[in-house]
Amino acid sequence: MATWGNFLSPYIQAVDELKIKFKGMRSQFGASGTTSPIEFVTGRVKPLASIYDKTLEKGIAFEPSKQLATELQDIAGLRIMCQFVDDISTVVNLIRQRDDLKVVEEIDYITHSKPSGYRSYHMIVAYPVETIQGKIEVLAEIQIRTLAMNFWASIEHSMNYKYKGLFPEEIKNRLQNAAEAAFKLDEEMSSIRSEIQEAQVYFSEFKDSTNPKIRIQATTEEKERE
Ligand code: 0O2
Ligand code: 0O2
Repeated sequence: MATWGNFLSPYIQAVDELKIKFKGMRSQFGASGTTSPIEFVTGRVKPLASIYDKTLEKGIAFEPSKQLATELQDIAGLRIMCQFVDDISTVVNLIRQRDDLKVVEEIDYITHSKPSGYRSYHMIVAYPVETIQGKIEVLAEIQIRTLAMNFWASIEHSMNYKYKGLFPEEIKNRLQNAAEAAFKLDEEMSSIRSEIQEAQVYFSEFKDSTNPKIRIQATTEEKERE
């Protein structure tokens, strides 16, 4: 039987590679002078303790196996944070178009939020990893959400640890209300999106123009062009 180290190794590689690729998408937008729909990217391999909890929940054996690789679709997890709700569909379409992965499932928890109030767009993808033993295809879960959705989910997730999923009714209601408030904030920000983006472009140009090193470089480049 494979060891946990062997079993998890392609997942670690998948997370590392996908993180670089998604951060690359962000940089490409920056380089082309277009505002990136991606604000930031994080990734993690599910810790063994969480894998253990999930195997108990699902009633499967806690051992490195094909069954575990098929049933736990989020051993490799990526999270892509966006400024605006509309950016989420842009990112989803960019991922659908990629040749280096195959989308196997999509779950829209934005249109259909979970009873907890949770919102995010989930994509399960099959991603081929090149190893010294050959190609191994692993599943990865990509969660795409706004900064407000991420704020809510992080807070709720940590509270879940405290209450072990059994929130007192009052806390549950308040979290649901907070999720709705976060969504209203997203809608409000979307409605002034062009104003915000104009300000952000102005801000980054202002930062560059007041940085003496960048000013000298720009002037040198201008002189070289003349
Ligand atoms: P940059 O240029 O700042 O984006 P890592 O291994 O560090 O690449 P990891 O461990 O998966 O990534 O996640 P981590 O360290 O939590 O965060 C990954 C990237 O997201 C880091 O940037 C963080 O600065 C950025 N980040 C995390 N939280 C926030 C946040 O709330 N707002 C913003 N804007 N960024 C955040 P990098 O990769 O170091 O470089
Ligand atoms: P962690 O610590 O993030 O890994 P599954 O349980 O995966 O077999 P399920 O329940 O259909 O199947 O998965 P789901 O709900 O589509 O997605 C699971 C992941 O989404 C969770 O992973 C969370 O990251 C996130 N998520 C789903 N619902 C909630 C919620 O109500 N609150 C928060 N904060 N996050 C949520 P894990 O494994 O639960 O946790």
